[in-house]
Formats: sequence, C-alpha cells, structure tokens
Amino acid sequence: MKKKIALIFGVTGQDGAYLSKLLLKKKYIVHGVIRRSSSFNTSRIDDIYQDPSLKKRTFILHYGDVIDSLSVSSLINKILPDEIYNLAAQSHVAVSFEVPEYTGNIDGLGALRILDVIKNLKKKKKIKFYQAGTSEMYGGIQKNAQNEKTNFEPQSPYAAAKLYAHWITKIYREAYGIFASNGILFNHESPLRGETFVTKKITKALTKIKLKKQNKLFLGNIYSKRDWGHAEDYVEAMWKILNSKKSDDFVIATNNKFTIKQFVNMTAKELKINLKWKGKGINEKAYDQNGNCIIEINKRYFRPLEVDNLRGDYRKARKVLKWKPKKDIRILIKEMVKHELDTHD
Ligand code: NAP
Ligand code: G4F
Repeated sequence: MKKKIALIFGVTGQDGAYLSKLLLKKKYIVHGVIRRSSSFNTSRIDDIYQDPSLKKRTFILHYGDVIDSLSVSSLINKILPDEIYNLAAQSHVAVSFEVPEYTGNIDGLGALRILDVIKNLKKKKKIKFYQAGTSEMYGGIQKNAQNEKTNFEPQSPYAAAKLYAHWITKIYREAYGIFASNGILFNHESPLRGETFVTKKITKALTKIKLKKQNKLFLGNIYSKRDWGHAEDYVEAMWKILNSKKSDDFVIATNNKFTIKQFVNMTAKELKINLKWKGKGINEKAYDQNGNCIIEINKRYFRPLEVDNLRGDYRKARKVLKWKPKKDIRILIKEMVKHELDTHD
C-alpha cells in the first residue's frame, strides 16, 4: 500500500515532535518545515532525524517559513502531501502583546497562505488541512465548560490572530469544498513543553530548588484556571480530526480545570516539598519546610488582559472521533517532574 505523506509546519515545537513520532509509527512519510536559526532549534526531533544521505528517508526536513508565501507554495507543490498540519505559531500569549503584528502575520495569515495554495492545487490533488486552534479564542469570562458552540471573545493579539485562522479555515472549507478542519485545543503540556510556559517553568524551577540549584521561583497570576492535558494525547486527536469522515471543528480537552496555585501545590507534593502559603495578592509567598521563601509573585508576569477560566467540553470529539484523553494532570506532573530530575541530577 502507498504510504501517506504528511507535511508539518511547526515540526520543531512540542506538538510537532509528538505528531511526527505518531505519524512515523503509523507508517507515514513525514515532511517537516524548520526555520533557519543561528542556533540549533531541532532538539525535540533530534532522536528521529534521518541523514539526507539515506536513500529511503521517511522523515525529511525543509527550510521554510509561514510568513514567506514563496516557500509555502513551493514546498506544498513539490511535496504534494495528503495531509498538512499547520502547527506553526508564535505561541506565547504574553509575548503576543509585545509583538502583535508579527504574531498576526504568523498565527493568522500563515493559515491563509497554506489554504490558498491548497485551493489552487485542488484539481491536481485533494489535500487535507488541520489548523491548530486554541481555547484562548474563548477568552472572556466563561462560567461553563466551552464547546464548539460557545462564543469567542479573544483577549490577546495571539487569540485574535488564531481566531482569524479559525474563520479563514472554515471559510475555505465552505467556499471551496476543501477538507479543512479546526482543532480547538485546550492547554497541553509535556516534558517537551517550551521553557517559558507556566507548567514547565514550575516543574523545572521547583526541581532545581529541591536540588539546591535555584533559590526562588517568580510567578504572575496564580488564580487563573486552565484545563491541562498531555500533548501526546492531543496529537492523536489531530490525526483523528484529519482522518474523520468529514471536515469539521472539534474541542479537545479534559473537562477538568485547576488554578496555577493548585499546579504548584501538586508539583511540590510530587517533589516532597512541604509548601506553606502566606500573604495576599502581590505579597503572597510560599515557604518550604525550612522556612525559606521559595515562591514570590512578580508583576512582570501579569498580562494586560487575562483569560481567567478555561475548561473544555470535548463530548463531540468523544462521540465523532472516539477520542478521549488518557493521561490526567497527576500523570502529566509525574512525567514532567521525572524528566526534570533526570535532566538536572
Ligand atoms: P511551540 O512549541 O511554540 O511550537 C511552535 C512551532 O512553530 C515551532 O516549531 C516554531 O519553530 C514554529 N514557528 C514559529 N514561527 C514560525 C514561522 N514563522 N514559520 C514556520 N514555523 C514557525 O507550540 P506547541 O505548543 O507545539 O503548539 C503547536 C500549535 O498549537 C501552535 O500553533 C500553538 O499556537 C497551538 N496550540 C497550542 C496549545 C498548547 O497548549 N500547547 C494549545 C492550543 C493551541 P521554532 O522552533 O523555530 O521556534
Ligand atoms: O502557560 P501559559 O503561558 O499558557 P496560556 O497563556 O494558557 O497559553 C497556552 O495555552 C493556550 C491554550 O489555551 C495555547 F493556545 C497557547 O499557545 C499556550 O500554549 O499561562 C497559563 C496561565 C496564564 O493565566 C498566565 O497568566 O498561567 C499564568 N501565569 C502565572 N505566572 C504564568 C506565569 N504564565 C507564564 N507563562 N509564566 C508565568 O510566570
């Protein structure tokens, strides 16, 4: 049987790495797009790298960028993949307030550039398209769990750009009959998570504090709530979305939410650090069993607008895709802490 061909924009990121590994296991030929960088940016995929001198490669990397229409067009025309996963993004919400135009260009227009090439190739090859959408698009104050019918109320340049990508994907699906689907994924983490996202920051810092290699962790708002899943489960959902009978939009989540403070407490427990919280607001601090102050709040990490409450209702994915999360937050924290202990020992 002919092998399926996938093209991943954003292959060097957390999800790109897990998705590549999943698709290789499923016997795909995987093409990934990497950006030119003066330092190495492939650490998450080094374990599956295949030397270009190999005759029959199944994992092939190309230089490109979703803000460069020429590279997007020539790569898709050359590879003619069966499936395209658009995971490329400036994915940090706080950073998007610092670089809003750049974020809009990558996270919003990037999707359009890919979709328009697919549209123009329609007669030659039917290419399926996955857009990496986000729960950040819900923003606002949402009391109940969010699903595919919940209104969007973005609260950051990142979320606004992703909302553009979400709608343009839907528009190209309906106007041109392209198999183009949106995943609306809630936060998902792993040992491969970027260092400046809160779960990685917490698990890494508390491990180093435990090992006496760091004194203190500084955090921002510890009362926002997030629905945290495991990236390994969520890339499986991406594949199921593109291999479903018809293109559609799906919420992928766990339907559980925790505050950042709860995540800190669970991580401390895993590391056998006995935390005591004292004070309020910006003066809230956490102390270890020896009375050392190891966590402080710093205004620097607060955002101009915050998303307070995210919890995803994934019933549609469970019903249509037969998908459900396998790893809960406790397993996730265990894995992330183990990885940090192995790295910093
Ligand atoms: P990530 O680790 O930040 O990875 C982002 C990827 O995009 C990296 O490979 C990055 O390359 C690449 N990239 C950035 N700018 C690019 C450009 N101009 N052209 C081509 N590639 C570019 O993000 P992630 O956590 O894996 O998330 C994957 C996608 O899902 C993102 O679109 C994110 O916004 C979305 N999402 C993530 C979550 C989550 O909780 N993780 C939830 C919902 C949606 P470099 O390595 O060179 O920087
Ligand atoms: O880990 P975060 O930076 O993730 P955030 O903003 O929820 O965004 C992530 O998930 C989205 C899906 O909902 C993705 F679309 C997006 O690409 C990204 O992967 O922050 C989580 C929460 C926020 O409320 C933030 O204000 O943690 C709070 N927080 C408190 N102290 C902090 C910190 N966040 C970071 N990054 N660093 C802190 O020191």
